[in-house]
Amino acid sequence: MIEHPVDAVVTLLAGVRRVAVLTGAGISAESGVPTFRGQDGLWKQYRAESLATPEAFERDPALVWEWYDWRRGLIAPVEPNAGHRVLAGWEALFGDFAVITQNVDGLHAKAGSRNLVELHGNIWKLRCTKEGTVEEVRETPLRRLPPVCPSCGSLRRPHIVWFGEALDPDVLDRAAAISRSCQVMFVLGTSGIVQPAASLPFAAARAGAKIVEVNIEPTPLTPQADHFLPGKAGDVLSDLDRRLRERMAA
Ligand code: BJW
Repeated sequence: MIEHPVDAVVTLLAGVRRVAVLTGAGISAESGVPTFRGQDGLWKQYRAESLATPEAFERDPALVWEWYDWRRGLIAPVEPNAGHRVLAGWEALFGDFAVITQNVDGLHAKAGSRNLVELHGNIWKLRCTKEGTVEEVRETPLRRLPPVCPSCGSLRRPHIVWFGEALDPDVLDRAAAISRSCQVMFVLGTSGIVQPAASLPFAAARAGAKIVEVNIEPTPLTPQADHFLPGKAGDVLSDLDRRLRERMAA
């Protein structure tokens, strides 16, 4: 009998304890957060170079802040979806489970994920451009644009990694270590083209992990993945979670 593709992944998961997940914008799409590169993606409407680079911020901080304020307004009422919730629940299911996300929307944390690495920062945090101090803000829209640091008066910027900027080395080291030590890595809802995040599944595979990709369409990673489960992340993860829990209870 031919095993259902989702059951093959259940079989794989039943024998492991170290599981990692790399997520991208696709996992939040079902919550209503726009992706970057899809048909209705943000980069189709806005030029990345005009808004998500340090040069853009230097040129016109108010414009960049307006854009982030608008995006925080979009995200503020949004709730985690079934995909985020399944992943939060898997922390209790596996001995060693971590989510590495490229998303800045904070939805994994809101769903309850605790062992979480936010590679590209968080849209709900601001950083002083001079002192580097990071502060959380829930206020949207901000009262003053662009915001300034209350302690030194310098501009504050979104605590987000823009194009051409290095990721926080501690954050990247943590993600790389998780990738090298996991037995299975899920890659969910990412186009897999933005570095260095896109190289993490390859590092995991080189260290012996099996790669399970979930996406509504194939990506550059798909030919290298051990399993490709086509579909929406929330639907696929819910199905997988149900079958996994049934298998564990049997
Ligand atoms: C679903 C779904 C559903 C939809 N279910 N699936 C040339 C060659 C190689 C590299 C470079 C190059 N030129 C520049 C670079 C480096 C650059 C890079 O990689 N660029 C590429 C675009 C080519 N990288 C950087 O600049 C990084 N820094 C760096 O390299 O530093 C080096 C350095 C070292 C030392 C000193 C100085 C520098 C930084 C990258 C930061 C990325 N930041 C962004 C923007 C953040 C700002 C913001 O949010 O406002 O992060 S870019 C944007 O892309 C965002 C995302 O996190 C990231 C990844 O996107 P993601 O998540 O994959 O989203 P999409 O939209 O692309 O894909 C969605 C996917 O979901 C699709 O596949 C859909 O099919 C799928 N999907 N619905 C399941 N329901």
